[in-house]
Amino acid sequence: MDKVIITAALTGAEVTKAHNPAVPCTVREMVREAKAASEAGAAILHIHVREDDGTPTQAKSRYAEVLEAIAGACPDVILQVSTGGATGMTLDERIEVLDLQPEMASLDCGTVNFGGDEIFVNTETMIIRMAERMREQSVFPELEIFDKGMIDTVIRLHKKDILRAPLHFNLVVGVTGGIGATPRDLLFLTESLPPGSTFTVSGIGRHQLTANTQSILLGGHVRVGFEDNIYLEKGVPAAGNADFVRRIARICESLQKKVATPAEAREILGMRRSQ
Ligand code: KMH
Ligand code: ZN
Repeated sequence: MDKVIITAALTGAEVTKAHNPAVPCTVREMVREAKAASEAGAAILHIHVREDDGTPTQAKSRYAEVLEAIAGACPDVILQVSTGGATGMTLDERIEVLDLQPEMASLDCGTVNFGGDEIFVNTETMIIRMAERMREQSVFPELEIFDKGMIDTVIRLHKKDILRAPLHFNLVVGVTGGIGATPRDLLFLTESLPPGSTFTVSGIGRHQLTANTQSILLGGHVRVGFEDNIYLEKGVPAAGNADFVRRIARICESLQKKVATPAEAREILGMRRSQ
């Protein structure tokens, strides 16, 4: 099926309202952004949660509130929670959200310098614990890749039956400290993926649009949204996540690709559990 899955990463843990006042923090703002993004064509919503004042949190109680409110407003969309949280959070803190048995969750596959002097820590033991907890809770993992060695880690853990097929990757390119976002970088990543896997691409900042477009040309999927980028173009802040979704949906259309519905996305990724 030649369709493109659009993921909208609504808020992340790093950008603030000072960067762009439309970045959602409250439950009501998250629902507003979720509804607009899914109506514009996003099949998956990548969800971080914040306190009302914008502080990132991984509290299960806050996730429960946000997930329930979004599911009420957009019943079909695939909800993918973050187990990455923000740098400096403990693993226990990051994974308590899995108790809620979300349909999908991010699983970060290695340690990386993150945006300069922050370190985003994901040791092998941590990766194994996240993978095992997701399996126990029937949560479909999206494997987050910030550099090529992380794909090799996935392949190693797949051989040990810790990570099981279907393997779905998110290639995050353009993080300061991770792999770049040139066509050569992306080809290096995509050609290193195990056969039969699926992938989406997240480009950070000004790389969002170009990396997404390269992914479509390479047969992959795309992630857009405030977590990765707050500008539609240089000096022009987006009014909401849906602006990014609409723009990449138009590019899909120009390239004669259809945008996947949530049901089609589940089929493309081989997700067994339907909610
Ligand atoms: N906020 C980053 C440190 C994920 O969601 O799994 C990690 C992150 C990845 O956003
Ligand atoms: Zn995230």
